[in-house]
Amino acid sequence: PFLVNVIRDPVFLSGNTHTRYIDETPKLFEFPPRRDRGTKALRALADITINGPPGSTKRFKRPEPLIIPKAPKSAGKDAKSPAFEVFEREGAIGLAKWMRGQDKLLITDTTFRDAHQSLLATRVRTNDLLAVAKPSAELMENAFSFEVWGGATFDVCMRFLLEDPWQRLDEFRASMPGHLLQMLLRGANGVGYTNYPDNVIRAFIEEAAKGIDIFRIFDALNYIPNMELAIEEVNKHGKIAEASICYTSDVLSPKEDKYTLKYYADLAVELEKRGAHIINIKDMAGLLKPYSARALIKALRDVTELPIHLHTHDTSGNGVAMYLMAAEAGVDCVDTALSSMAGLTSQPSLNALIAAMEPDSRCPELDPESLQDLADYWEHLRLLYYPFESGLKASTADVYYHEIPGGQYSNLKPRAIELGMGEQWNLVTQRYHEVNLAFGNIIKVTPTSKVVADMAMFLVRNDLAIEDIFEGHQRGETFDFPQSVVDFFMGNISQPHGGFPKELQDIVLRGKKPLTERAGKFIPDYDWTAQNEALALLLERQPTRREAISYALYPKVYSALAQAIAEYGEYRAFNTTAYLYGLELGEETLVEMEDGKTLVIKLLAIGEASDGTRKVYFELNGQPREVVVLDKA
Ligand code: 3PY
Ligand code: ZN
Repeated sequence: PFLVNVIRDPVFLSGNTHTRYIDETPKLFEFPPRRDRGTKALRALADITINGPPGSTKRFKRPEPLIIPKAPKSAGKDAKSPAFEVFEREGAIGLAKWMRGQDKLLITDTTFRDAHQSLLATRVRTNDLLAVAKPSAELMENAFSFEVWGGATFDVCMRFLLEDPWQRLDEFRASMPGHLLQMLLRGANGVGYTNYPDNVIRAFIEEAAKGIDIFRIFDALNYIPNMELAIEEVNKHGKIAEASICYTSDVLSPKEDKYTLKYYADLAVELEKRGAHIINIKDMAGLLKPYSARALIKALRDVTELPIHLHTHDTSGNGVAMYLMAAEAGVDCVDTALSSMAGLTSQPSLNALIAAMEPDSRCPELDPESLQDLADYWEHLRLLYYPFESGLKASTADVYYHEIPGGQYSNLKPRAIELGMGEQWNLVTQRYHEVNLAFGNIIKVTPTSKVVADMAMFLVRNDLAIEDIFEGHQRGETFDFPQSVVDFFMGNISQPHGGFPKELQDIVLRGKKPLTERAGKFIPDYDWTAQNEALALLLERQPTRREAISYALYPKVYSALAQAIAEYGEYRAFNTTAYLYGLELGEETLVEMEDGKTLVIKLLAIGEASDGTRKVYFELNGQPREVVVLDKA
């Protein structure tokens, strides 16, 4: 039942009421029966113990030995970075001038976002990030920025961790008040996988700007019309617009005639005109080779006064070498991760870079011992999250061939295995390469990387090569292409440099007329009023602005999250061992509730499976309790 009481009544909440309204409206003080948080927690723990963590289809064995990671102690001081001070004093333009004017190589730490997105499928929980946020701010006081939000974290927070991503942002802001916090924004796709109405992107940026200082904005195909609105909105809120140029192919390859130095330089000039403060080279697949980096950085510095920020993934193992060459060529800032979360599909190791640059005058001013202390925490944390490792054990120069972005690789491989294509992994990567060429050699990053992967998996699943599509079409066959592929060729995602390959586009679209401008231009504004009504029914109260935005971006995921919380309570209250592995027989766990109360829960016994369910017996604060859960095995 939907009660309209003081916490839900729109008139009361508007604040435009006099005391008589309260006297005359008794329903304001009708409350639903108090929800039993204990029962919810027991049901969640029983479910995890029997079926595995949320979002997983199976249980995992606890790592042995089980090591609970300990963050270095915070000294309790208010760390403030030089970059943050400049930004406070002089704003975004002043910061950009300072970056370019000073001589040290600046460092963005990506451990809190891209590193675990790339190595652990984005699954690290807010509690585990926050435990080391303040110590990181202190021990890395001179860091330029910390990337803490955006990319896949928003989605994964809600979908799998059953957490509120906004709360994560607030807590980072509170723990790192003297540092620049950075996020990755997928241009017109926000933190999602599809173009959103303009007013949703604006609302999202306005809210995010309450915690984020630097917005790294990209479009998957470097299509500037898809980035303009975000750059403008970030400027409007006095924040730093870091506009990305996604990097692909190899600028120094003699065969390269599409993604040339001139192509990238022209983009930098255009982005500067649109209001960017920093130019980012986003090498999401780690394709930028050391000598190519030197040439590219020089070319960009020649055409723009803006600072250059370089992002890469270390899939090939050439990452540190590449950064050294870029540093020699004058790059202003690079992205790295702490050593235990670096390398492979993640960013290059900060610890290794510092060691390599020690004799150089540009060496970042960060203390190697402190970095090691932080890396130790992450090393242990990573062991705890082993179920989400991608399985990639060594660097692979094969990335120069298949060009799969780091963040995608760690997802795609397990997905291929899950779909029974594990043994055909090499074929999947080969098809990925061929699909890319057939699509006109496009830039591959979320969401275009998913389009290429969907098509590659479609081919492998149906035992087809790309030529079979053309040949089949000649014979009059039709194909049930993945929806993402249809969307791509419709122009619903973005417009590729050099246009779409016409023949394949016609085959996929079967006569439908594709867009030739930015898709957002044709998407009607989001109706906040109507949608908030729907959301209020779901939540049984008025949504906050942030909840409304989460729902606008991910209606289904957000609805499922709201339902999960209604049924199981706050998953954040569990420690990570309990959250990932459930309880062992006889084990006791403390569940800290948001209001400071603690539940003491002990697992006593697990009943036999009957009719697909099991009884699970607990003690809750000393009282025996039992719950019934579905056994999904
Ligand atoms: C993302 O969009 O999440 C990425 O990290 C792209 O590289
Ligand atoms: Zn990345």
